[in-house]
Amino acid sequence: MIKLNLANKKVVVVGVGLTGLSCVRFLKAKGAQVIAMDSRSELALKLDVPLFLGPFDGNRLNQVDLIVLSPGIDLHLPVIQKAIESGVQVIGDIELFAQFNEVPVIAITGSNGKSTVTHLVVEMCKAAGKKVLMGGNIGIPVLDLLEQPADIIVLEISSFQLETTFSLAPLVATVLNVSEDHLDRHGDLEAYQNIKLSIYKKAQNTVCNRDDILSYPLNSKATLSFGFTTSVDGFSWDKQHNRILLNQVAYLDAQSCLLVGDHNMSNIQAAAALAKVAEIDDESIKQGAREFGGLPHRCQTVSLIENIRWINDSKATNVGATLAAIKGLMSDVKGKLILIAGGEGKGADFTPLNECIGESVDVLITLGKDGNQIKSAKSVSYSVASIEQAVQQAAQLASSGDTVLLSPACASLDMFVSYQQRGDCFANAVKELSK
Ligand code: UMA
Ligand code: ADP
Repeated sequence: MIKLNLANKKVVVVGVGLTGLSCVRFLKAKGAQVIAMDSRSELALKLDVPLFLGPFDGNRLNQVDLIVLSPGIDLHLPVIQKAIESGVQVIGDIELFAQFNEVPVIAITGSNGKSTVTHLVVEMCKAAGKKVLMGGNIGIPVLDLLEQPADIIVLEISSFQLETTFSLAPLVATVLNVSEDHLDRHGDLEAYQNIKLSIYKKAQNTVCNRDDILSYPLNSKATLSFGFTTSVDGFSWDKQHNRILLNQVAYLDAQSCLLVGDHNMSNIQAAAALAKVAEIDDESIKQGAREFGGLPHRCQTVSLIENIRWINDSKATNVGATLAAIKGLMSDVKGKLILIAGGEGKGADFTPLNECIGESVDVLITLGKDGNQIKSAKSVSYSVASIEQAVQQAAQLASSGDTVLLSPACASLDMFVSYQQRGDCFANAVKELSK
């Protein structure tokens, strides 16, 4: 592949968050003439390149050789589309990375489970003694990985990032699953699905979920597959013995792993398949799978007071994640299940939650901008104005043996800075109960 020649090229970096700042550093080091833009006019940031704040200036955008767009900025903005029409190339940081990276890449996307699978694969590679780096949507800009020595790089890639990526040729790629998310940005499920599937285009190998047709590559066979459905080859699930199979032979006992819940058994299968295709040995794969205890804010038990289990699943920012949490946890719920949900719905259709909430949830507490859209799933529900009120309401209704689950099915940005802040507020409010 011919690498982009950046020396003396006029490049504008749009958005100066984590990604934008890493792009400025990288482009400067490559000798480009860099300017940056950010629509936050109040931004107090000192950069060693010219920074233009406020509404994006179309004239400036049309006059450069290259636009490097941050993932949070919509490619379909009229000023960006006009620049494309006038011949300016628009790419993202993953594309820049792809042009310069020479280390084998394991690329992971999907609506849910990306961070968990990314960490699992990293643990498996580490157990095999590999020098492994992790980056992407997980919060580590990919360009910061380029200068570091590595045997393998594991990338979590979002749909926003895939939209501006064209050359990435991973050793192995996966789309873990596809369910509605970010439709406010991508328009409809088909458009979102097609962006996700683009990760397979140049991949040397693919790992695919047999249970999710939307996540399967069009017109090609998986190198290795996973799923709960029976299969003669690939990873599958032995329900009777609660264990993962490979090519129909026992591979890993679920009881030996710290992760719990059906969705995590799918995540372990996916990670094992990715690692196997990357030629990580089986013992290291199993060790990584057994020892990884999960990430904060994903079905994490934050308290067990008076035999009431409080679970923080704040990272459930779409309907699919909340469905997985309810279904995955049901077998462990002994008493009532009290669900706290709602927030910024991102244009999602909440009706797929109705049946599951109707059947499995005993008490529903809603909050946030789109909480009212979830309310109809239960004839009796409680609307509250804050996460603290939600916790107090749940505490009044809960008794020994019950489970209280924060799994919002929505983004947090209508009320919080991030899903982490929402989860921390929940955990703090729960802690206050015992004071
Ligand atoms: N900005 C504008 N105009 C806009 C929108 C944003 O100027 O219309 C500016 C903001 O003022 C800010 C900058 O752009 O200065 C922020 O850029 P960004 O939103 O692209 O965020 P980064 O800090 O660069 O973080 C991004 C990802 N964020 C998004 O995709 C929204 C991070 O994923 C990722 O970890 C990081 O790059 C490193 O790769 C976060 C995320 O929420 C965790 N991802 C979504 C998700 O997981 O659902 C896709
Ligand atoms: P992502 O990085 O794709 O957002 P995470 O691993 O951070 O994925 O998990 C996000 C949310 O999705 C959590 O609420 C988690 O419980 C749920 N989840 C994790 N894995 C899966 C899966 N395979 N299918 C559905 N939901 C999942």
